[in-house]
Amino acid sequence: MALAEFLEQLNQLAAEATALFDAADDAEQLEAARVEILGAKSGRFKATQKLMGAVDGSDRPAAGKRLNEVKSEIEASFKTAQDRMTSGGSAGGAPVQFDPTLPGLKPQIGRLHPITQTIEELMDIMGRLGFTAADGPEIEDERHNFEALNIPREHPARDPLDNFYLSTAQKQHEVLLLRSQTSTVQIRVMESTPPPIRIISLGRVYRPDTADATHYPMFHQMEGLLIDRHVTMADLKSVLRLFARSYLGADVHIRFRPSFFPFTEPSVEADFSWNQGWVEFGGAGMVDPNVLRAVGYDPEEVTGFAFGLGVERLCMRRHGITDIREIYKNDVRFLQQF
Ligand code: FA5
Repeated sequence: MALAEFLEQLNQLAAEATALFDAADDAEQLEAARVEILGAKSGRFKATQKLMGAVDGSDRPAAGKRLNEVKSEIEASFKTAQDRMTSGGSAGGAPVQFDPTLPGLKPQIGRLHPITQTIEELMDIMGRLGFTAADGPEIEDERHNFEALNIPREHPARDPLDNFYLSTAQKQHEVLLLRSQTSTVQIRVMESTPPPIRIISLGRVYRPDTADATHYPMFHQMEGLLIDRHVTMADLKSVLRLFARSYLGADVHIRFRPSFFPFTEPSVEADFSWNQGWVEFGGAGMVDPNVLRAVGYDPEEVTGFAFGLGVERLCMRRHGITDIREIYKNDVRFLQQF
């Protein structure tokens, strides 16, 4: 048998099969058409396939290729006809009647993730306190994550076990890491802007912390930085108190505990008390003169404060979430509550 003749038969079969499937009015007719065309024993496709034995040996690869294509085409038109049955009519019965008196289907409307909602609210509160938003990259160099923040090369905070260093970057002799704190943005802003400064930066930070009820390896911080003449610790406490009252309520208390951060002097941990005991929300302090000098400011002229608060901890306290891991499980039953 000549190849052209075989291909002609195949094309004809494909066209007839499509017409037959399209003409089926219900599932029964469609099934009969399927058996007629694709039936394993005596289907027309099977019969045409057998003709391939009569095609010249050298033409058989081309014949086989087209045979497979036609089979896929026929199966696809069968699937289309089947879909038409299940969506437009009923599978095997009378077509479904549209009943305009039935109540409509309520669309599922998505909502913002609780952390996104928290971030928007925190930006709004700090905006009203006169702070504008600043941004920085999540992949940082050592200068912004450490050096300019007064964390020298031998400092334990730079330990590879406490940071996510990026190995590909190290191979190119440039040490990069996922930022471990939003304090990096302080440096970027001060490098490019003369004082006075009043910014917040809200974003993701990364630490190889083991996940537990209050720790997660990726979390968000809200960094605040205010630089001007004659700024004092009293201003820091006032801003944090105003912030806490706006976010949690007028009955919130705030306290400072002495602490240490290489980039602030003096440094404190800021705790809020609301509804129950004291909870640590972040670190804060007066910007260290070394940091001001590193960005070209004159510490005799300007002073300032900085703070870095854990956004998840704020969100958890506000909504009574007891385990930070719930926030990132992506269980809609949990997320729908916000
Ligand atoms: C810092 O990261 C400092 N950069 C804060 C700072 C900014 C101090 C400016 C002075 C001036 P600390 O490591 O304590 O500090 O983290 C701040 C807050 O982030 C913590 O109080 C906590 O609320 C939150 N936090 C820290 N680690 C985690 C974690 N693994 N999971 C969730 N939240 C965390």
